[in-house]
Amino acid sequence: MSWDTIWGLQHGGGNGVNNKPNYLSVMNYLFQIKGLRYLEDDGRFDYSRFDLDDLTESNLNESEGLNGPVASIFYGTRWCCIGGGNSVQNFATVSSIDWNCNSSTESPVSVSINCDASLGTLTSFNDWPNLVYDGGIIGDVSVNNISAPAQLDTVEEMTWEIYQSFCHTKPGDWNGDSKVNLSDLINQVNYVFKGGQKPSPFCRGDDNADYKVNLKDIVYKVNHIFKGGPKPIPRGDCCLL
Ligand SMILES: [Ca+2]
Ligand SMILES: [Ca+2]
Ligand SMILES: [Ca+2]
Ligand SMILES: [Ca+2]
Repeated sequence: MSWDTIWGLQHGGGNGVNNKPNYLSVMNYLFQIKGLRYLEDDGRFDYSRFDLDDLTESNLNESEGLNGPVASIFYGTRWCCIGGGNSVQNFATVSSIDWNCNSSTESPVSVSINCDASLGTLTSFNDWPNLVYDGGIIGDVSVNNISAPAQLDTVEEMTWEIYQSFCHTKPGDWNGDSKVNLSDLINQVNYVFKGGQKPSPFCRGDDNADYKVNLKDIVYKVNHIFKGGPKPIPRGDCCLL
């Protein structure tokens, strides 16, 4: 089945607005040539499977990124940076997204992210339930409507290897030794107060999962290590339990 045998979709799914980062479909110019971003790679040619949250360009939350269902967590996205060029974020439904391309995470920000000059509300769209196949009998819903085939490597078929390629780090485990203890706390204090090295991935230092690494995380960790407080919270690729 080629793209042009599909009727009923526009470049924005349900409307004609193009380049929407929350419309993960080959109908979208952002993904038409390179394919969708999935598990840190381009090349997944598929229609959209998710109706994600709207993005209000005048009030974007960079910490939240794209909100999406569990099945969407392996998808990345692209968007247009002000001043030209586009940017990419892996695991975009669970990561923060630097919408205004200034290398810091703030909220709210007001910026056009779909390669036009105006601020608007960008809606998402789930293509599959709305595809109309050219070859059916018009009006015969049972023939015209086709359902989504299984994804090539679906979440249902996810192997431990695939899971680990995404989920490879324990929350709060700064030095990656699979334990959360005093050494991690020392690294954290060094970073927050003495300009020490940034955690990599960043979520390793973000014990309370608020997308910042600061005193609150130190308090959280002290509480966990010395006072039996709750474990650091999984987020992003810091999700090993
Ligand atoms: Ca920013
Ligand atoms: Ca816009
Ligand atoms: Ca550790
Ligand atoms: Ca934090």
